[in-house]
Parts: sequence; C-alpha cells; structure tokens
Amino acid sequence: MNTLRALIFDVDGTLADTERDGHRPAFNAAFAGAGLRWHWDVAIYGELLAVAGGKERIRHYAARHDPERAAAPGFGETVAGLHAAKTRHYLDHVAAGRVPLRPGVATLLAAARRRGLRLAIATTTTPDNVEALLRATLGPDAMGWFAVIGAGDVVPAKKPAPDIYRWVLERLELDAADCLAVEDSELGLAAASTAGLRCLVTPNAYTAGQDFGRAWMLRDSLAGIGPDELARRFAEDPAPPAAA
Ligand code: XBP
Ligand code: MG
Repeated sequence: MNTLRALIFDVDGTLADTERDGHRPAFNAAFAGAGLRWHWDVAIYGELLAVAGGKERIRHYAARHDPERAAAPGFGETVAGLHAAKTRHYLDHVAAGRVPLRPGVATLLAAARRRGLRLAIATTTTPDNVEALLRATLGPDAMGWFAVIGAGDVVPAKKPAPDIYRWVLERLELDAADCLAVEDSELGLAAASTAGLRCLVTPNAYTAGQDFGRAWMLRDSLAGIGPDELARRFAEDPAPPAAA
C-alpha cells in the first residue's frame, strides 16, 4: 500500500489558464517589439503547444515559417532576446493580477498543507513566471508553501521527457510511488507517467480531446476534490509500474 506524501503540480494550464491570454500575447508583443512579422493566433498557438518551452517553441516555429532567419548566424541570441522580452511582458501581465488560478486550486493547496502533504512544482516554464503567479494569486508567502520548485532550464530536456519530475522527486527525497502529479496535458501526463508517478489530469480548452488513457484520475476541474479523498483513493490503488 502506498501513502500519499506529496502533490507535484504543473503550472501552465493546471494551476492557471496561462497560455491563450498570458503566454501567447506576451510572445506576440515580443515579436512585434523586435520588428518581426510573426503573429501567433489562438489556433496556431494551440498547435505550437505540442512543443514545450518558450524558447523551444520559438525555434520550432522559426524553422518552419522563417527558415532563412532560423538558419542565419546569431539566431540563438535572437531567440534568447525574444524570450527575455516575452518573459518581461508575461510577468507584467501576471503581476497586474490578470491571471486567476483555476477553480479549486487554492482550496486544494490550502487543504493539502493542513493535512501535512508536501507540495512541489514541476514545470517547463521560466522560474520567474512561477514566482509571479504564486505571489499574485496566493500572496507574498506562497513560494514557501512549496518544498521544491522545478522550473525551466534546470533540466535540459523538457516535457514529455520525465527529467523535471525526476529532478523534483530527488529533491523531495520521496519515491514516485508516494507522490501524485497534477497535469493538464498529454505532454505533462507522459512526463509524469514515465517518471513512475500516478497523474491526476484536469484538461482545459487547449488540451481537451488529448489522449489521457494513462491518467490515474481525470477531472474537469480541481473543485470539489480534497486531499482526504485523494489519499484514500491513492492507498486503495496498486503502485504504478516502476519508473522506466
Ligand atoms: C508549459 C510550457 C511553457 C509556456 C511558456 O508546459 O510549455 O513553455 O508555454 O513558458 P507545461 P516559457 O505546462 O507542460 O509545463 O516561455 O517560460 O518557457
Ligand atoms: Mg501544463
């Protein structure tokens, strides 16, 4: 029997709907600021979400839509500059309080803390973005709620690689079999599952319709689910297969 000891949350799409009206316009503002005629509309951005990570997403798009520029010397610095500008735009947006948490998230986090569960973050997004969101939505002490925050380039391979979950598990000093991942996407589910974690998936408008066959639990939202029920269900279920 396994005991639930920690919840490991993805950020984008899971804690908050950050993509369509947060990251996407920030990318577009960075492109416009650099004089590029690139624009990611809602549909294009949905397709680009198949690539995790902002810098990786820019490179992927450029290779297909602006191949000469992408092949030119110095394009690596161009990407770094665009991404830094994008992050500044995104941080302004979040700090202004324009990105609320998804329903049930704040309640679940607070209840999990009261129950003594440890909390952690495993995300591909930039660390500053995580801090800005937690502070803007949960208050100035919110970073301290999380025992481990794994974000951005701390691991070279982003989701669906399991690396960020393994990085977090190592620092939590817990077995995957005693932790639950919370994700919104197929990429995130793959990362968590390959790391040997059970995964609760709560899809959003961009990820609904993806394949969540490997999910331990699938819910429209985190509202109405508490740590007691999660821990009970967790204890009843056999451990997932050992991590690959
Ligand atoms: C989220 C992402 C992130 C954001 C952009 O994936 O892919 O890259 O879209 O953030 P997940 P950065 O929710 O699976 O972690 O621009 O800071 O990379
Ligand atoms: Mg996500």
